[in-house]
Amino acid sequence: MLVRTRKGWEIPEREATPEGIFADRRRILAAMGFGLADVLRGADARPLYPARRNPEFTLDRPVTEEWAATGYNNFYEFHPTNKSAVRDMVGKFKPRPWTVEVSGLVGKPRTFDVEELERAMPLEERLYRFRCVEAWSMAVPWTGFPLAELIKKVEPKPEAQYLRFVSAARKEEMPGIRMAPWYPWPYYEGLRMDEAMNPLTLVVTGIYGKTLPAQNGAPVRIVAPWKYGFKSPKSIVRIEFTAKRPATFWNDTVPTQYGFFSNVNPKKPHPNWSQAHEKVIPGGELRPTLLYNGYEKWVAPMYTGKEY
Ligand SMILES: Nc1nc2c(c(=O)[nH]1)N[C@H]1C(S)=C(S)[C@@H](COP(=O)(O)O)O[C@H]1N2
Ligand SMILES: [Mo]
Repeated sequence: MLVRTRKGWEIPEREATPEGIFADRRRILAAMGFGLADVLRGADARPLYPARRNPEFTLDRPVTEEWAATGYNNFYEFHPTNKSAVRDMVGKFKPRPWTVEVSGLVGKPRTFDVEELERAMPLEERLYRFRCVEAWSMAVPWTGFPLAELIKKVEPKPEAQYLRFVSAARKEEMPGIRMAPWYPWPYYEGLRMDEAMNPLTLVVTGIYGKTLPAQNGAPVRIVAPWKYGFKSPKSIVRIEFTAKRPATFWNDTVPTQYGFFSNVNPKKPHPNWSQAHEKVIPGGELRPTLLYNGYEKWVAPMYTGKEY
């Protein structure tokens, strides 16, 4: 999509400001990381994207080109079969304004406005490997904040053992729902409390240093990079804290596949294919699949002596 943004020099303000002073001010504000749009919004507005990159998360491969990560998507609500068509089906989707309701076994249930969250939370960029259960992978620069930070705000009760996430299901805006009405919409997923609190688990609002596009789950999604991609629900509208392990969309739809945990594991084949290797998108280079998608150091202690 070609959206032309007005450049600073096209804004009539320069007519009202002596040339030299304006050039200086623009240079100073640019050095501070402010754009003209931020200045016009108010003195305390800070630019949210791109966010500072957290250097702790390094990759063993190049970052996927943006056109590929935003042009090859699993988002069945927009197109249930064609990953390359998803980005062309999002025209009616209105991701803002948007709220996320947080409820269930918490002391302080709350409804969060996404734009307020973006401003209130410590946004950072992280480079994560991303592995779909279909044996393809990408490496994505996500922008977001630890889910743990959101969880702390609502004060979970001791009985809260799991989180259940629910995605939007808007028939009018999401043509895939009309194309595939047999699925149990809305999409729903879950994490165990320790998985949700793990420092790797992100609430994501951006990629490639920009606001998240619709096809990648605008305006807000979850990313748990040691699990297959379907454990990272997009366009979420609700988070519920529960005592019992919640049912999940794909486990209910195809119970013969992976269970609740669905951690990336090269030794645990899918019923129809091996998970030993993955095809890197784009190009299709084959790489060995890493246990926990390479995040063993962060997550293995959660599973010692237990199921993967
Ligand atoms: N609501 C919703 N979330 C979803 C999906 C979906 O179809 N609907 N697909 C999942 C799957 S299978 C994958 S691989 C990732 C894809 O994320 P991406 O398009 O940003 O790479 O989103 C996951 N989250
Ligand atoms: Mo996936």
